[in-house]
Amino acid sequence: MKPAVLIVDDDPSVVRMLETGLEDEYLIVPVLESTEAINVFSETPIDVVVSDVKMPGLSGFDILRSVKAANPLVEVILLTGELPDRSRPAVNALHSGAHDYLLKPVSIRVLKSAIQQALAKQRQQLEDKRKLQELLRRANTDFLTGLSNRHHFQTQMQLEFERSFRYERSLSCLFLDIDDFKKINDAFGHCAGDLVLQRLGQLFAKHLRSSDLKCRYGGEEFVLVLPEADSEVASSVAEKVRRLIAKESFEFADPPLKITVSIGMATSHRRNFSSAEELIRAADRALLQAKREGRNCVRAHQPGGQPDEFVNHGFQALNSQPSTTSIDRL
Ligand code: GH3
Ligand code: MG
Ligand code: MG
Repeated sequence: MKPAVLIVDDDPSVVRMLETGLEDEYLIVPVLESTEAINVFSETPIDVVVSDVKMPGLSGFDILRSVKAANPLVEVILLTGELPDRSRPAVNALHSGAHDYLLKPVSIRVLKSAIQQALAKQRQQLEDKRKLQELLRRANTDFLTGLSNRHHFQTQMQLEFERSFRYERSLSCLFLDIDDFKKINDAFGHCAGDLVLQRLGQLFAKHLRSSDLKCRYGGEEFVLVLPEADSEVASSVAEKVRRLIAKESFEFADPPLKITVSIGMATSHRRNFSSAEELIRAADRALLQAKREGRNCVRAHQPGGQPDEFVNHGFQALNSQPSTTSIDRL
């Protein structure tokens, strides 16, 4: 597809001349009324703007400012009649962010070259932006699971906590740890362990809300943060997650391996926690309790007391499935 060039000039003969000279290579969008140019720009995809400087209504500089404010990647080339001091307006134009400043009468060859350079600059900027976004994504993501890494999570969590604290909204934190994960690595190798971690990442991405924070906190530990979830909602989400994971089968083992997780949860409500770290620590303590009480269960942090016994399914149900491998038999 041809790149789109918006031409703004109050002189119809100039617009016609430019249109004729450029239309073989570019899709030309001609505008004679400077005040109309901004509307046209916002409604039509434009790659480069070529604008006269002196026009009734808006000047080329006004158009330059509006275009850059709307999309800094679109390059603007300003055209003007010859002036006594050639250098000053050119310097002003370039300082204001114009790609180029050409004196009229402009040769089509020179203008084409300026447009080509503007498009090349734009492509390079787009590529740089894409690379930067990719770098940022990588810096924030756990490479194995695709979830937030701990560093990024801490920033996200801080914002969520501050928001919930200020508006006194509920915020729940689930701390999840795979049971006996070391045995999986030992029995089936590190790659099999990695597969398990990846599957959990996929499962969280699929079954939790996009507004929930999902983080690989460390080795085989995950933290899930549920904004607006009170302890009741969080309990049901934790239990849903625990069950979903228990249902997964891992085909690298024969018969397929079943795994379980332990989950500790804590809910920030009416400012009962004064920091995000405190909330996470409380969920972590509840997780310890879940481990102590036999694994494969959810325990809730109890303010000022022991974690509440919420669910305890133990290993019995798991062991009663003879067609699968359970970790505690490894
Ligand atoms: P528990 O039920 O008490 O949590 O026991 P566990 O075996 O799950 O816990 P432990 O802390 O003893 O072992 C965690 C294991 O997780 C040991 C470590 O090698 C493994 N691990 C940590 N990170 C990774 C990883 O990125 N990939 C794999 N495959 N294993 C990992
Ligand atoms: Mg573990
Ligand atoms: Mg652990």
